[in-house]
Amino acid sequence: MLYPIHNHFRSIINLNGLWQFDLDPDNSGVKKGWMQDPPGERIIGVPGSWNDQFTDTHIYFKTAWYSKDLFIPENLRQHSLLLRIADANNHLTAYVNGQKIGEHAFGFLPALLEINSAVKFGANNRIVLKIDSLFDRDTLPQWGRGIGHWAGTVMHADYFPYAGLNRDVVLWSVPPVRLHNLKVDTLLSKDHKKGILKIKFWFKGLPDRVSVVLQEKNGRVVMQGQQEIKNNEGLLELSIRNPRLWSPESPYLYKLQVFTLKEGVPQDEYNLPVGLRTISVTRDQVLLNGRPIFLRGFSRHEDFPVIGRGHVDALMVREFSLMKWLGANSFRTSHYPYDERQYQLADELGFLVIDEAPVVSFFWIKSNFYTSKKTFDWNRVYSKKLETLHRQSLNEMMARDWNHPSVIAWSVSNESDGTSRQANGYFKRICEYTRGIDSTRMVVHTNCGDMGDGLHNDISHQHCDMICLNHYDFAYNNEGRNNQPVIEKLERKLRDAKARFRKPIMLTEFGMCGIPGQHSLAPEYFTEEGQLEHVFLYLDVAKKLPFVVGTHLWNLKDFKTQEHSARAYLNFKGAFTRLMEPKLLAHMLKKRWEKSRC
Ligand code: BDP
Repeated sequence: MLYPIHNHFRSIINLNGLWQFDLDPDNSGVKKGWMQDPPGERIIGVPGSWNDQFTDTHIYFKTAWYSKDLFIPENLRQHSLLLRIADANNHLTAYVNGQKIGEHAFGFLPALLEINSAVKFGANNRIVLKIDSLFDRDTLPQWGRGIGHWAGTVMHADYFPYAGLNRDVVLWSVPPVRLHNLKVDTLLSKDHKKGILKIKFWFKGLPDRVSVVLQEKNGRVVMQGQQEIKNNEGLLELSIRNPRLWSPESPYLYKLQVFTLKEGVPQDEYNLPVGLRTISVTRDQVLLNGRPIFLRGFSRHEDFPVIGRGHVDALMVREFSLMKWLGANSFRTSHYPYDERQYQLADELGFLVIDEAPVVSFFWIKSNFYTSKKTFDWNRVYSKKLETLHRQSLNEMMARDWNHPSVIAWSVSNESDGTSRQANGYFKRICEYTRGIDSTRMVVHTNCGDMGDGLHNDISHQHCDMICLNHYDFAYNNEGRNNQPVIEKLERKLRDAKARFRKPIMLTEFGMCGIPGQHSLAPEYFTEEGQLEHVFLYLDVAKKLPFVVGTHLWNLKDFKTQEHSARAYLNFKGAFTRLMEPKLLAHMLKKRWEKSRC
């Protein structure tokens, strides 16, 4: 899906700001005609989760209504008007002037709804968005059993299910004959002297020609091409002599201009930064532009006080600055696709990204829904409905993010149980589906190497290009302060996984809580010293093993999670506090990474 841009043919009306807001705890708004006109009892800021903007909505996970009036001028009548809601968490139903214009089933990915049929031009229009923040067995993420104040209400994952409009809402006016999406794949000749751009186009409104221009940063035209279009689709291949490649050390971006034409007349223009790079995998390594890379960085969350999961550019820039300061070169968008500007900045600054679908902890459902293992039915866990949604989320994530050179892998899920025959079949289909849409990146599923009942027996890893392990044995099951057995066990696990799957391995999560300001002479649980020692033990093991191609610490920052007896309000596994102040771990990590890759 194209990111909104503004030019001769396209214009953006920004709908962020203050909206009217109503809670609807018994979901009776539709009966009361709120699609037309909700009462608007509160005012809320967008983007930003609703949970902490008020004093009574912190754990409100039911239905809420957003409404706003918008004047749409007469001169937009000839355009297609797209309401683009970058993240409505969790289930969106949208109305314009009382008319339903569409739905979107899960958060973290944009809803794009053409609203022309409901619009009054040259007049005020009422935009009403109903958001249901309810989880069940067939939603993404799935329902889980909350504890404490939450009992029975939420999804089961270790993060706070921030609800509402967390990202931009815009009305994008676009020409009726236009580019709908494009996929730019980049290839390199063996000697790197020739770069190839394979561009697939999708259009709306039956144009007859597409023309493209590739420019360097300074505006110099590198190459141009044209192609006839039939049935709203096109394919174009272009080659560049002596291309400048994209890499973390030198994240060079070309500028691609795409012109859509009909009968010789330009109808639309779209611009896109393009980075030329390749990703491939051998038995032991991940190669970027044919050279081995080591992924050093963090699995993260979008999380900040008050705004919850709301996107703010300045906060994002600060997080990237912290990662640069430490010497990180990569991150994972655990456990959902992030705001689109995160990937734009990663392209610009040279970060490598593992992009994760909003699918987390399918295996937890096992302990939630069934008390007895005997009555446990895997077919109910991996239901058809869930699989359809899962595929839809992958499809939407890839169609949104596939033009970012920073994205080097698709993570289809985090910590789902892949030990059963059914799960194995499920993940085989899911990985094949993902590769069918994009074969130019790795497909992975990050899994838990040492929790639950035997996830180290995960057979579904065989369908992935790299083995991604989250590992917490020591953090949760301490065997006293004797580190030796822990180190040996971790090393054994990694060697076993290597022998079994014969693929490169990455530690995608490991860490221990360190409450900021809590110190001890001995490295105890929950102290900054304890956290530091624990993380460094893992890094030492990873460093020893040549087939470990990356380490992502859990987490860059402390973050809010659900109420739980194992969490002292926040998950304190961050190298930085929730407000982005460095802990002991951050300082020592910086020193370590200055000298060593791991
Ligand atoms: C992993 C999960 C992550 C948790 C982490 C932890 O992937 O979401 O926050 O454990 O326990 O299993 O801190």
